[in-house]
Amino acid sequence: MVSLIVVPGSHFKTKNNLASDKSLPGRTDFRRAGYSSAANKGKAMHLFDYLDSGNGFKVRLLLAQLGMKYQWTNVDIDKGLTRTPEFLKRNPNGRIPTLELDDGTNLFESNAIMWYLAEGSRFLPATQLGRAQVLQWMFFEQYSHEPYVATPRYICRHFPADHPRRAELTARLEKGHAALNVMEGHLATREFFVNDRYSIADIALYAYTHVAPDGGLDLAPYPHVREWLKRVAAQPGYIELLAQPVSSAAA
Ligand SMILES: N[C@@H](CCC(=O)N[C@@H](CS)C(=O)NCC(=O)O)C(=O)O
Repeated sequence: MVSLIVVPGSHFKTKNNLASDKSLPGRTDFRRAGYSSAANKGKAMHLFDYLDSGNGFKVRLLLAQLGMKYQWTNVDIDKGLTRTPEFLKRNPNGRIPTLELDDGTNLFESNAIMWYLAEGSRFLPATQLGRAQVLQWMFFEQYSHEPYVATPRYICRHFPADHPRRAELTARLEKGHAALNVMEGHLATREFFVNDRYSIADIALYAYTHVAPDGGLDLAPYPHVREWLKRVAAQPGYIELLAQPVSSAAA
Protein backbone atom coordinates (compact mmCIF):
# COMPACT_ATOMS: atom_id res chain seq x y z
CA MET A 1 0.00 0.00 0.00
CA VAL A 2 1.10 3.54 -0.66
CA SER A 3 -0.40 6.39 1.36
CA LEU A 4 -0.32 9.95 0.19
CA ILE A 5 -1.66 13.24 1.40
CA VAL A 6 -3.42 14.91 -1.49
CA VAL A 7 -3.64 18.67 -1.44
CA PRO A 8 -6.15 20.53 -3.63
CA GLY A 9 -4.73 22.65 -6.38
CA SER A 10 -1.41 20.81 -6.44
CA HIS A 11 -2.30 17.16 -6.42
CA PHE A 12 -2.92 16.47 -10.08
CA LYS A 13 -1.69 17.84 -13.32
CA THR A 14 -4.97 19.34 -14.47
CA LYS A 15 -5.90 20.95 -17.75
CA ASN A 16 -7.81 23.57 -15.79
CA ASN A 17 -7.53 24.25 -12.10
CA LEU A 18 -10.93 24.53 -10.45
CA ALA A 19 -9.39 25.77 -7.20
CA SER A 20 -8.46 29.00 -8.96
CA ASP A 21 -11.92 29.50 -10.49
CA LYS A 22 -13.72 31.56 -7.89
CA SER A 23 -16.90 31.76 -9.97
CA LEU A 24 -17.77 28.10 -9.43
CA PRO A 25 -19.86 27.09 -6.44
CA GLY A 26 -18.46 24.05 -4.69
CA ARG A 27 -17.73 23.48 -1.03
CA THR A 28 -19.16 26.84 -0.03
CA ASP A 29 -22.60 25.65 -1.11
CA PHE A 30 -22.02 22.35 0.68
CA ARG A 31 -21.46 24.08 3.98
CA ARG A 32 -24.24 26.59 3.46
CA ALA A 33 -26.65 23.72 2.90
CA GLY A 34 -25.99 22.67 6.50
CA TYR A 35 -24.59 19.22 5.84
CA SER A 36 -21.93 17.93 8.16
CA SER A 37 -18.80 18.84 6.28
CA ALA A 38 -16.38 16.08 5.43
CA ALA A 39 -14.07 18.52 3.81
CA ASN A 40 -11.11 20.65 4.57
CA LYS A 41 -11.33 20.95 8.31
CA GLY A 42 -9.93 18.70 10.98
CA LYS A 43 -8.74 15.28 9.87
CA ALA A 44 -8.66 14.84 6.11
CA MET A 45 -10.81 12.22 4.44
CA HIS A 46 -8.93 9.12 3.31
CA LEU A 47 -9.63 7.46 -0.04
CA PHE A 48 -8.74 3.78 -0.37
CA ASP A 49 -8.39 3.27 -4.09
CA TYR A 50 -6.55 1.56 -6.93
CA LEU A 51 -5.07 3.86 -9.54
CA ASP A 52 -6.29 1.95 -12.63
CA SER A 53 -9.85 1.67 -11.29
CA GLY A 54 -12.58 3.61 -13.06
CA ASN A 55 -14.74 3.35 -9.95
CA GLY A 56 -11.95 4.96 -7.95
CA PHE A 57 -11.41 7.52 -10.71
CA LYS A 58 -15.02 8.71 -10.34
CA VAL A 59 -14.28 9.74 -6.77
CA ARG A 60 -10.82 11.17 -7.56
CA LEU A 61 -12.23 13.26 -10.42
CA LEU A 62 -15.05 14.65 -8.30
CA LEU A 63 -12.72 15.40 -5.38
CA ALA A 64 -10.39 17.25 -7.76
CA GLN A 65 -13.28 19.24 -9.24
CA LEU A 66 -14.56 20.10 -5.76
CA GLY A 67 -11.03 21.13 -4.73
CA MET A 68 -11.20 18.93 -1.64
CA LYS A 69 -8.26 17.73 0.45
CA TYR A 70 -7.87 14.02 1.11
CA GLN A 71 -5.42 11.29 1.94
CA TRP A 72 -4.95 8.63 -0.72
CA THR A 73 -3.94 4.99 -0.40
CA ASN A 74 -3.38 2.64 -3.33
CA VAL A 75 -4.64 -0.84 -2.43
CA ASP A 76 -3.31 -3.55 -4.78
CA ILE A 77 -6.44 -5.45 -5.80
CA ASP A 78 -4.39 -8.00 -7.76
CA LYS A 79 -2.68 -9.02 -4.52
CA GLY A 80 -6.04 -9.42 -2.77
CA LEU A 81 -5.37 -6.54 -0.40
CA THR A 82 -9.06 -5.52 -0.35
CA ARG A 83 -9.86 -8.94 1.11
CA THR A 84 -7.67 -8.79 4.21
CA PRO A 85 -9.38 -8.84 7.64
CA GLU A 86 -8.13 -5.28 8.15
CA PHE A 87 -9.64 -3.97 4.92
CA LEU A 88 -12.90 -5.90 5.37
CA LYS A 89 -13.49 -3.86 8.54
CA ARG A 90 -13.66 -0.81 6.26
CA ASN A 91 -15.72 -2.42 3.52
CA PRO A 92 -17.23 -5.85 4.22
CA ASN A 93 -17.66 -6.22 0.44
CA GLY A 94 -13.87 -6.14 0.00
CA ARG A 95 -13.66 -3.51 -2.70
CA ILE A 96 -12.29 -0.08 -3.45
CA PRO A 97 -13.19 2.75 -3.61
CA THR A 98 -13.84 3.20 0.08
CA LEU A 99 -13.77 6.66 1.63
CA GLU A 100 -13.02 7.12 5.31
CA LEU A 101 -14.76 10.31 6.39
CA ASP A 102 -13.31 12.72 8.92
CA ASP A 103 -15.42 11.16 11.72
CA GLY A 104 -14.03 7.69 10.92
CA THR A 105 -17.10 6.40 9.04
CA ASN A 106 -16.20 4.29 6.01
CA LEU A 107 -18.39 4.85 2.96
CA PHE A 108 -18.20 2.43 0.02
CA GLU A 109 -19.75 2.12 -3.47
CA SER A 110 -18.41 4.73 -5.88
CA ASN A 111 -21.77 6.25 -6.73
CA ALA A 112 -22.82 6.53 -3.07
CA ILE A 113 -19.51 8.25 -2.31
CA MET A 114 -20.06 10.70 -5.17
CA TRP A 115 -23.61 11.40 -4.01
CA TYR A 116 -22.29 12.19 -0.51
CA LEU A 117 -19.53 14.45 -1.79
CA ALA A 118 -21.68 16.25 -4.36
CA GLU A 119 -24.51 17.10 -1.96
CA GLY A 120 -25.19 20.84 -2.14
CA SER A 121 -22.68 21.42 -4.93
CA ARG A 122 -23.12 22.30 -8.62
CA PHE A 123 -22.59 18.62 -9.51
CA LEU A 124 -26.07 17.62 -8.32
CA PRO A 125 -29.32 19.27 -9.49
CA ALA A 126 -31.50 20.96 -6.88
CA THR A 127 -34.83 19.73 -8.22
CA GLN A 128 -36.52 16.52 -7.11
CA LEU A 129 -36.77 15.27 -10.69
CA GLY A 130 -33.22 16.26 -11.60
CA ARG A 131 -31.84 14.39 -8.58
CA ALA A 132 -33.92 11.32 -9.39
CA GLN A 133 -32.64 11.43 -12.98
CA VAL A 134 -29.05 11.56 -11.73
CA LEU A 135 -29.80 8.44 -9.68
CA GLN A 136 -31.51 6.86 -12.68
CA TRP A 137 -28.31 7.11 -14.74
CA MET A 138 -26.10 6.04 -11.86
CA PHE A 139 -28.21 2.89 -11.37
CA PHE A 140 -28.07 2.32 -15.12
CA GLU A 141 -24.31 2.61 -14.91
CA GLN A 142 -24.04 -0.01 -12.17
CA TYR A 143 -26.51 -2.54 -13.59
CA SER A 144 -26.38 -2.19 -17.38
CA HIS A 145 -23.03 -0.56 -18.10
CA GLU A 146 -20.25 -1.27 -15.59
CA PRO A 147 -20.39 -5.10 -15.76
CA TYR A 148 -20.18 -4.99 -19.56
CA VAL A 149 -17.87 -2.02 -20.17
CA ALA A 150 -15.59 -2.07 -17.09
CA THR A 151 -15.25 -5.82 -16.56
CA PRO A 152 -14.01 -6.56 -20.13
CA ARG A 153 -11.36 -3.89 -19.58
CA TYR A 154 -10.33 -5.53 -16.32
CA ILE A 155 -10.17 -8.97 -17.97
CA CYS A 156 -8.08 -7.65 -20.88
CA ARG A 157 -5.67 -5.73 -18.66
CA HIS A 158 -5.24 -8.20 -15.81
CA PHE A 159 -5.52 -11.71 -17.29
CA PRO A 160 -3.27 -13.41 -19.89
CA ALA A 161 -4.62 -14.24 -23.36
CA ASP A 162 -5.21 -17.91 -22.45
CA HIS A 163 -7.04 -17.21 -19.17
CA PRO A 164 -10.48 -18.86 -18.82
CA ARG A 165 -12.10 -15.52 -17.96
CA ARG A 166 -11.47 -14.38 -21.54
CA ALA A 167 -14.41 -16.64 -22.47
CA GLU A 168 -16.74 -14.08 -20.86
CA LEU A 169 -15.75 -11.35 -23.28
CA THR A 170 -18.12 -12.00 -26.20
CA ALA A 171 -21.30 -11.98 -24.10
CA ARG A 172 -20.17 -9.04 -21.99
CA LEU A 173 -19.18 -6.93 -25.00
CA GLU A 174 -22.56 -7.53 -26.63
CA LYS A 175 -24.26 -6.04 -23.58
CA GLY A 176 -21.63 -3.28 -23.48
CA HIS A 177 -22.70 -2.25 -26.98
CA ALA A 178 -26.34 -2.29 -25.83
CA ALA A 179 -25.45 0.14 -23.01
CA LEU A 180 -23.52 2.39 -25.40
CA ASN A 181 -26.52 2.42 -27.74
CA VAL A 182 -28.74 3.66 -24.91
CA MET A 183 -26.24 6.42 -24.16
CA GLU A 184 -25.92 7.32 -27.86
CA GLY A 185 -29.68 7.76 -28.20
CA HIS A 186 -29.92 9.92 -25.08
CA LEU A 187 -26.97 12.12 -26.05
CA ALA A 188 -28.21 12.66 -29.61
CA THR A 189 -30.20 15.65 -28.38
CA ARG A 190 -28.34 16.58 -25.17
CA GLU A 191 -25.01 17.97 -24.04
CA PHE A 192 -24.98 16.09 -20.72
CA PHE A 193 -27.07 13.35 -19.12
CA VAL A 194 -29.35 15.44 -16.89
CA ASN A 195 -30.72 18.94 -17.49
CA ASP A 196 -27.92 19.59 -20.03
CA ARG A 197 -25.57 20.30 -17.12
CA TYR A 198 -22.48 18.37 -16.11
CA SER A 199 -23.25 16.30 -12.99
CA ILE A 200 -22.13 13.18 -11.16
CA ALA A 201 -24.29 11.19 -13.62
CA ASP A 202 -21.77 12.20 -16.30
CA ILE A 203 -18.82 11.31 -14.08
CA ALA A 204 -20.32 7.89 -13.29
CA LEU A 205 -20.77 7.06 -16.97
CA TYR A 206 -17.60 8.72 -18.21
CA ALA A 207 -15.25 6.75 -15.93
CA TYR A 208 -15.35 3.50 -17.89
CA THR A 209 -16.79 4.72 -21.21
CA HIS A 210 -13.73 6.79 -22.04
CA VAL A 211 -11.48 3.75 -21.64
CA ALA A 212 -13.95 1.23 -23.15
CA PRO A 213 -11.62 0.45 -26.10
CA ASP A 214 -9.15 -1.04 -23.55
CA GLY A 215 -11.68 -3.86 -23.14
CA GLY A 216 -12.40 -4.25 -26.85
CA LEU A 217 -15.37 -1.89 -27.22
CA ASP A 218 -14.97 0.26 -30.31
CA LEU A 219 -16.50 3.72 -29.82
CA ALA A 220 -16.51 4.56 -33.56
CA PRO A 221 -20.25 3.76 -33.97
CA TYR A 222 -21.17 6.23 -31.21
CA PRO A 223 -20.43 9.79 -32.43
CA HIS A 224 -22.65 11.49 -29.84
CA VAL A 225 -20.96 9.54 -27.05
CA ARG A 226 -17.56 10.57 -28.42
CA GLU A 227 -18.55 14.26 -28.50
CA TRP A 228 -19.87 13.99 -24.93
CA LEU A 229 -16.55 12.40 -23.82
CA LYS A 230 -14.77 15.49 -25.18
CA ARG A 231 -17.14 17.80 -23.31
CA VAL A 232 -16.52 15.96 -20.03
CA ALA A 233 -12.75 16.02 -20.53
CA ALA A 234 -12.97 19.81 -21.09
CA GLN A 235 -14.61 20.45 -17.69
CA PRO A 236 -12.66 22.63 -15.22
CA GLY A 237 -10.53 20.58 -12.86
CA TYR A 238 -10.51 17.51 -15.11
CA ILE A 239 -7.81 14.92 -14.35
CA GLU A 240 -6.70 11.83 -16.25
CA LEU A 241 -7.62 8.37 -14.92
CA LEU A 242 -3.99 7.40 -14.42
CA ALA A 243 -2.86 10.77 -13.02
CA GLN A 244 -0.83 9.68 -10.02
CA PRO A 245 -1.74 11.79 -6.99
CA VAL A 246 1.36 13.76 -5.99
CA SER A 247 2.12 13.48 -2.32
CA SER A 248 3.07 16.15 0.13
CA ALA A 249 3.89 13.28 2.48
CA ALA A 250 4.30 9.54 2.00
CA ALA A 251 3.54 6.95 4.66
N1 LIG B 1 -20.03 -1.28 -7.28
C1 LIG B 1 -18.73 -0.98 -6.75
C2 LIG B 1 -17.70 -1.81 -7.50
C3 LIG B 1 -16.33 -1.70 -6.84
C4 LIG B 1 -15.34 -2.66 -7.49
O1 LIG B 1 -15.70 -3.55 -8.26
N2 LIG B 1 -14.06 -2.43 -7.16
C5 LIG B 1 -13.03 -3.28 -7.71
C6 LIG B 1 -12.00 -2.41 -8.41
S1 LIG B 1 -12.75 -1.44 -9.72
C7 LIG B 1 -12.33 -3.99 -6.57
O2 LIG B 1 -12.12 -3.44 -5.52
N3 LIG B 1 -11.94 -5.26 -6.80
C8 LIG B 1 -11.19 -6.00 -5.85
C9 LIG B 1 -11.88 -7.25 -5.40
O3 LIG B 1 -13.02 -7.50 -5.83
O4 LIG B 1 -11.26 -7.97 -4.62
C10 LIG B 1 -18.44 0.52 -6.86
O5 LIG B 1 -19.02 1.16 -7.75
O6 LIG B 1 -17.67 1.05 -6.05
